[in-house]
Amino acid sequence: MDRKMTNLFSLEGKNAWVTGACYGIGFAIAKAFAQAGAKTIIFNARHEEAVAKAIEDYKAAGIENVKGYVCDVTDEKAVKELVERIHQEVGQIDILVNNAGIIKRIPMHEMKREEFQQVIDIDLVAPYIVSAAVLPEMMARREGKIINICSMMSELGRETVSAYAAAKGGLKMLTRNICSEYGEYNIQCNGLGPGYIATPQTAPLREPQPDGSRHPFDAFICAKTPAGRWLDADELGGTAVFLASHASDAVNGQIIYVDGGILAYIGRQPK
Ligand code: NAP
Ligand code: GCO
Repeated sequence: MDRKMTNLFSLEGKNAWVTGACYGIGFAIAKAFAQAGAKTIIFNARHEEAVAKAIEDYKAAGIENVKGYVCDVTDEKAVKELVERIHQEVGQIDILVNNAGIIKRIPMHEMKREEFQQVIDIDLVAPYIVSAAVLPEMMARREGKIINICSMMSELGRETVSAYAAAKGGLKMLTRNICSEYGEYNIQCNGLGPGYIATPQTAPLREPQPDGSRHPFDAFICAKTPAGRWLDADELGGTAVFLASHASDAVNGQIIYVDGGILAYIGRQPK
């Protein structure tokens, strides 16, 4: 279909579900979708009070057409019921962003199995659960966009994040497999791999030390980032809109890293 370049990046008329988008990266991506013209922003959280607060925050950001639901993305039955409810109350799900995620920073040999499993369940199994629930309707319409929020840890490891790296590495390959299995239905599944973003998830890595000095990890990451800074969640919006729009209809199975150059950089040499 011949589309004008200006329309290629438009999300006019599209319904977008961003999982776990009460705040942080998911909230920023949902805002970007709304600014690109999305008709309805859909999000979910585990608790009613979080949903209510987030709806207030979306409206304060000027986003009126927003629907929030209570749903734990690891609960397959609840996810399937929510998809049906969205279809009835909102309509088709044009764009799915598997954003909900957690991290546990524990040395692997000290990590309990249930701690490891919880990270895998939320960060890897849940994107499978939600995608599998959304795909049949996208297949019937022969159109859909799935965006999985990957990570630097889809490519790199570091101390204390074994479960998270295993999950995010698996999410990279799940992304490629959804591309492979559903591309024939005109469904594009890509990953967006943020670098180090200032959100509640990374707040412990930026907190000043008891003596008021800078957190060592804060200094470490700034030295590993060419721009010498943490990224802001809003800086992910443009890439997310690209992956959600017709501008990316021929892009499938790719992980686009929005990392400020971390993956390309050996790190700033000590002066
Ligand atoms: P965040 O601030 O901790 O937000 C995570 C969101 O996911 C919260 O709204 C949380 O809701 C929700 N969530 C967690 N488990 C859930 C579940 N079982 N069901 C439903 N919602 C659930 O994290 P973030 O920094 O925005 O990260 C968002 C995504 O980006 C994650 O997948 C993360 O791995 C990834 N990422 C983050 C960074 C970074 O530097 N921040 C970089 C790369 C990738 P609750 O309030 O209920 O916990
Ligand atoms: C960590 C951080 C990272 C970021 C992100 C990097 O402890 O190293 O939390 O994992 O969350 O995934 O891309």
